[in-house]
Amino acid sequence: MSGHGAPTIDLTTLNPEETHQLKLAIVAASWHTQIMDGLLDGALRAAKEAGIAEPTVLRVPGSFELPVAAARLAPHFDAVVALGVVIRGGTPHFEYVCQAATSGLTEVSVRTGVPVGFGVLTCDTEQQGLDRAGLEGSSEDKGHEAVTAALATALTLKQYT
Ligand code: DLZ
Repeated sequence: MSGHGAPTIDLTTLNPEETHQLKLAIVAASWHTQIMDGLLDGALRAAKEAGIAEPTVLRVPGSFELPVAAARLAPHFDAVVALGVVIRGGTPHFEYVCQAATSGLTEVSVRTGVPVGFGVLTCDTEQQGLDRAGLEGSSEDKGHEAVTAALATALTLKQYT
């Protein structure tokens, strides 16, 4: 899977009247600091572009803890974004953490009806994470993308409440 084919969503043109009123929560893991800092910066930049000055940010230790944090916050927000970085090591741990984060976040989203933006990088190498972290020299900005997707989905779904 690559970033090729991603849609261009400009939050500033979506519906400025409604976008800035959305309540946004960001849950962020803490492993792999440099990459995580880039993801969080990108997420906060996207929120600011949408007119959301101060989203709630909740830090958890690892990506395994993201679903429970998202589950706690989702009922109180219009959109949640989960950020994490999991890098493959020499044991099957990688598969278990990725699977738990992915299925857990999906479950939260579907059960609550609150969109959960998926900003969890699952990488074979640290370089793959750096390339996607929205840092200087990165080719992709997955934190920004995850917030954009979650807010765009929240706006769309608001028509059906
Ligand atoms: C244990 C672990 C390992 C080996 N690797 C990562 C990682 O690359 N990224 C990440 O976000 N978390 C990792 N963790 C921690 C787990 O997500 C979790 O925090 C611990 O297993 C404690 O529940």
